[in-house]
Formats: sequence, structure tokens, C-alpha cells
Amino acid sequence: MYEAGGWVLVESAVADLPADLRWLYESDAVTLEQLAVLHGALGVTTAADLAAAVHEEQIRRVEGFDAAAEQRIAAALPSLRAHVPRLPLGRATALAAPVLDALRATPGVQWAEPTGSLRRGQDLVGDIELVAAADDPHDAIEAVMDLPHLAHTLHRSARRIYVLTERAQIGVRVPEPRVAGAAQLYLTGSAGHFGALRARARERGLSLRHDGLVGADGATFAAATETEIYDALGLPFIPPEIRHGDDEIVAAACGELPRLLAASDIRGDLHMHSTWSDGRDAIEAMVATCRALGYEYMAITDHSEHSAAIRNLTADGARRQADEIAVLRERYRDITILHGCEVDILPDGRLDFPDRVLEQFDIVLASLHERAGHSPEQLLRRYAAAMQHPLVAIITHPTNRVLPTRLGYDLDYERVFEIAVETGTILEVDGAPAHLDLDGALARRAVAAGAMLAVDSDCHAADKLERQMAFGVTMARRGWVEPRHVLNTGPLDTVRAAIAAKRAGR
Ligand code: DGT
Repeated sequence: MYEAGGWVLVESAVADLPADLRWLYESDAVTLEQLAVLHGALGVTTAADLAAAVHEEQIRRVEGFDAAAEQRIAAALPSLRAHVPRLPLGRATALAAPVLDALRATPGVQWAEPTGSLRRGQDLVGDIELVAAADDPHDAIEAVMDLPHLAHTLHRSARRIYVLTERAQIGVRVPEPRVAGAAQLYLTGSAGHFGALRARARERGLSLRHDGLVGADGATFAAATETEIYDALGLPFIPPEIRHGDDEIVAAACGELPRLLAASDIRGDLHMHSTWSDGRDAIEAMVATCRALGYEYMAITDHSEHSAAIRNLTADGARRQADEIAVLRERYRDITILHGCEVDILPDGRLDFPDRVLEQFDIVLASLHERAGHSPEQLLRRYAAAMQHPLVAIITHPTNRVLPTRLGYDLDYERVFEIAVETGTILEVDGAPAHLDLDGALARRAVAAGAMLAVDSDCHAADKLERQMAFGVTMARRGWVEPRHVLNTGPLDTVRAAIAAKRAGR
């Protein structure tokens, strides 16, 4: 009886730990007592804290621990979250948004930002950890406690809080502003990027720790901003989206960082849906929001007749849709409404509208929605046929993945990019949270191959146009994409010229 009671107590204590500590305990690297000692001595709450403590050899200095115990923890860290589903970026952004809003609205909070993979714009996010800079942390912590829909508080200390929402744990740290830049830099990572910065610091006789730079004299110089640390390492600020830990530090050191695409570079959105297919809003509502976003042009691109969407556009519907757009063009003269469609690429490589229908659209986007049991070679042939079609301007979401469950097509993407260049077909970076496709890595390869991109929202509701375009821009930034690589950073004339050139076979 007593034993069972004790077990229940342990189980509930473990369930109430911040997630990484729970998994560290479950990995058998530490006992519950050791975890309590470790937490008490070092304040660790996440894998990132543990990684810093291992790297900076702090664990072996805690009473009851030694180098072997530190090694056991180090060995457990890489697989700590192996069994935990990762959150799609869209979901993580939506969960973090109200917390960030509350923190930013709190008097005394100088700034509040996400960290980790969420700030880097990774498509799947392991955990949500936010940083808010404030001298007095009390009000910021209270603001988090006061948020609605919080299931549970897992941990609270003077400058940290971990809460459980219905879907995920959210951690908030409130460092003093004079050191907040160091915390932000470490927690943003990536681990590879931070490791490379550490190595660069060593070359300069400095030591980069999770809480700042330590000089040869042993003095830590606190950093209020990340820029101060980059500066001390002889580097410009490196945008979080490219902190992958590969070649960004070398490029930064040589003054060769690109001027990454920004949302403000986008002059129009070339992919969105209306109630004529599976969109939630009428064309006029989409137009109103695009005008509010300051776009010069937009394209309404509903799904073709046999697409698997819940509602599709018929050839006859397309004619009536054109009439509706003509009326809206008269009404709204400050934006150009392109009449387009997103046509399915059928299993035999033909398109889901005959040419005489496609010709009537201002812009045609083609999508390979349906695998039809095809091998990568067959899928590539279907793409090739679509890209060789003079009426196809853009290939949408080229890998056709669905996050977080369906992987993208396993294609020879170098060949896809080559055909896109040969045929003058634009490849899309699609900002729909389930797609985020091309992702950063593929976008970078596409640009390196000479392909032109379009960054679009693929939006199905007016109130998501801005947010989904922002995701598209984030993906492009992760791929080092510059404004000059993106068709819809240009004026309407450039877009029309690209479509016309393709149609003319130029
Ligand atoms: P995630 O959460 O798995 O999507 O990826 P991150 O990058 O957000 O990683 P997370 O939450 O484990 O740790 C936050 C940051 O801590 C990470 O981006 C960089 C920093 N860090 C530096 N070195 C290490 C390390 O060896 N391991 C871990 N886990 N984090 C490290």
C-alpha cells in the first residue's frame, strides 16, 4: 500500500517537471534526487541548459556528481526528445503568439522574442521557449500566469516559468536586459551555429558561454543584444533563419551574407483560393485584405475540376468567375487582380483543364497533388510534362509534403530545377503551414541551379493572407533567398513578362 502510494507520488512529481527534465529522468541518466540537486544547484530546466552545463563542465562540480555522471547526462541529451512529436511551425507560432503579446504588453518588458527552432523558422519545432528582457521579472511572470487556457504551471522561479497549454509546454525566461542578448543568442542556436561561434571565440582568446563572452582576464562582458556578441567576434548580425551551423559564419566573416528577402519586398501574392473552390472567403474579401497589405497585384487561383479539394472550379465556373473579377477590377483600381487557377497535373502528365480553358487565365499554377501510386521517375515525368507546357507559369509546393505527417516526394530535385530553368517555369515557396514547400534547403538549391522562385501564401482565408505569406518569406530566408530571386518582388510588368515569355516559348 505504502509502496503504491509512493509510486503514485513519484509519478505525479515527474509528470509535473518541465518536459526535458522529465525525459532526462526517464532516460535513466539521473535519479529523481539527483535531478532535484542538479536543478537546485544550476537552475537547469531544459536540454539547452543541460547542454551548456555539460559543455562548461558545471555538472561535475555539483555535489554528488562527477565527470562520469556528467558524461552520462551528455550521452542522454541527443535522444532526449526522440519519441516526442515535433510541433509544426504554424502551430508553434500560434501557441507562442498570445504569450508574446502578453509579455510585450507588460510594463517593464523591453522586448520579448521566441528562441530556438521557432525563431529560426524551422518547419517542425521541438519546444517553445521565449525570452523577455526585464529588470524586474515579476510582472512578466504574472502576465504569463494570467493567460487564459493554461492547463497547468509546471515550474516557476524568479526569472522562469513553464506552463502547459492544451497542446504543448511553453517556457518563458526573463533575463535582465543587460544580459538578455547572450541568453537569446545561446537559446536561438542552432547548436551547430553556436558551436561554430564558440570556436571562433576561442581563436580570439575568448570563451563564449551560454551567458556571455568571457575575456582572457576571466571577466564576462554581458551582452544586451546579440549584435554586441557578433561584433566582439568580428561578425555582422547573422539572421536567425540562416543560423544552420554550416557556411553562414564563413560568409558573414567575408562580408558575403546575402540581403535576405523580407516581407516588405513582396509586391503581390500569386496563389490564393476563394469560395469558387475550397477557400473560406469570397474574392472580394481576399481583395480587401490584399489591398490592406499594400500589394500591387494578386492572383485568385482556385482548384481545377478534378482536384481532390472539397470544392473545385469547373470550366463553366471559370467563365463566371472571370465576370465577377471584371466587376471587382472596376471597383478596386488600386490593385491588379489576376485571374488564375491552380490546375492539377493528372497521372498521365496532362493538365486538368483543356488548353482552351487555360488560355483564358492570366496565370496558371500547376500542382502535382495526387501521387497516383507513381514512382519518383514517373512523378518527375509528370512534372517535366507540366513544366514544358507553355501555359504553366508556376509549379506550386513542389515536394507536396503535408506537415507533420506526409513526407515530400522523393524526386531528383536537381533535375526538377534544371527543367524549371530550361523551360522558364517558376518554382513556388508555399507559405501554407502544412506545406512550407519548397523548404529553405531546397529553395537554396533551386536558386543555386538558377531557378526563379515565387513566394506565395496559398491562402484559403483572408485573415491568414499576411501570416501565410510571412511563413513563405521565412522559408525563403532559411534558403538564403534574396529579393532578386523572387518573381513577386518585381512589379506587375515583370510578372506579366515572365508569363508571356513562357507562353511564347522564349
Ligand atoms: P528543437 O527545440 O529541437 O526544435 O531545436 P532547438 O534548436 O530549439 O534546440 P533546443 O530547444 O534543444 O535548444 C535551444 C538552443 O540551445 C539550441 O538551438 C542551441 C542551444 N544549444 C547549444 N548547444 C546545444 C547542445 O549541445 N544541445 C542542445 N540541445 N542545445 C544546444
